[in-house]
Amino acid sequence: MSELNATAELLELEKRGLQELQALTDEPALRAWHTKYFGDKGEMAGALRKVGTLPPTERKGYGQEANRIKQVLTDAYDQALAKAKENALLASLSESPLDVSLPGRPTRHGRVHIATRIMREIYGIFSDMGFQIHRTREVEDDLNNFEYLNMPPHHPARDMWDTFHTTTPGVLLRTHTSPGQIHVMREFCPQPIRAVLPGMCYRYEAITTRSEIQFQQVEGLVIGPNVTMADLKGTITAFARRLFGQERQIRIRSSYFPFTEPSIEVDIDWPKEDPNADRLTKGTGWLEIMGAGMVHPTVLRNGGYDPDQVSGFAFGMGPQRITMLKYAIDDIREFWKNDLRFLQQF
Ligand code: FA5
Repeated sequence: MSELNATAELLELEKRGLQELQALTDEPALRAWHTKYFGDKGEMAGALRKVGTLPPTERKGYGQEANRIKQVLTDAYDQALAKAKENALLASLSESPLDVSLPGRPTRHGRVHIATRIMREIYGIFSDMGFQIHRTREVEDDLNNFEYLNMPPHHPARDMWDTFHTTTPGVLLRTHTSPGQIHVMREFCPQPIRAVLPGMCYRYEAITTRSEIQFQQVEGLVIGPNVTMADLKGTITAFARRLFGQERQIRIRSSYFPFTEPSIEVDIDWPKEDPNADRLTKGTGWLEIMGAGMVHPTVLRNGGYDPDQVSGFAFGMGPQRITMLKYAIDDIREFWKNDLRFLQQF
């Protein structure tokens, strides 16, 4: 083939390419055009392959012309594509005009779960009193959950805590946060301790409006020289008044826990103005909020302390029950149901 013919073909290609491009207005058609001319097997590639058929002296001139045309077509394509995109945007804007006077779509705000909120409130109160927060494990062994707490195997008091056992002998889900007392004592002995130990507990119990198989507890532990029952009373009173109101009274009843001696249960008076007061307090005007007592000498010893040198008090409360009192919630099962209608009230 002579260069003359070949160059004429090239010019013809340029003319055709530009003409076709002019007729196209939308992006998919433009992209198809690009494949036709610039694809691996496209027209440009075909034209460039012809270089090989030309006499060597003519190849340079042909190649330069081919490159010029390639550039012309590429520029024209880029412009046409940009124009097509702009037109598409303008068309979509005019099709569904933006009405700036319409009210915005409300965004939903997440909120902290009521169980977490009450825990934070409790931490805040005890932090102000100089307590540290200490987490302990949920999967426990029999030694810490029972034995070191003064409940040897077959001790009848174990029946107070219906237990989920694992398939590994001696390994269980903690039934209360009290085993945390042993962990903290062993970690910090012989230093004095003022700590709250929050966390999830598990009991193999019938689920009722007041009892779940999974619930939180907050344990308190204070150990040092001359810690007395008066300190326990003062701490609990200050706590109850911060949480429920300064005018509140507490009442202490004697009780039994193997790991405290003496053991007590703490009630809070319930405002008579509350229409639910009679039902909640079963007519007594008082509601139980926690178990507590002076740490038993055996437990102090198991923790590494000398009961002749130090004494301590401990308490354990159920934040779910406390929240139920504070917000008049009548069914504990609401806490873990994840029903937004319940959760969004707080
Ligand atoms: C105990 O678990 C003792 N470890 C508390 C304690 C600690 C006493 C330190 C002395 C010294 P009790 O079983 O009463 O005690 O549980 C304490 C609190 O946990 C209860 O007052 C209640 O608020 C909460 N609780 C117990 N069982 C459940 C349950 N099934 N569902 C929800 N809350 C519960």
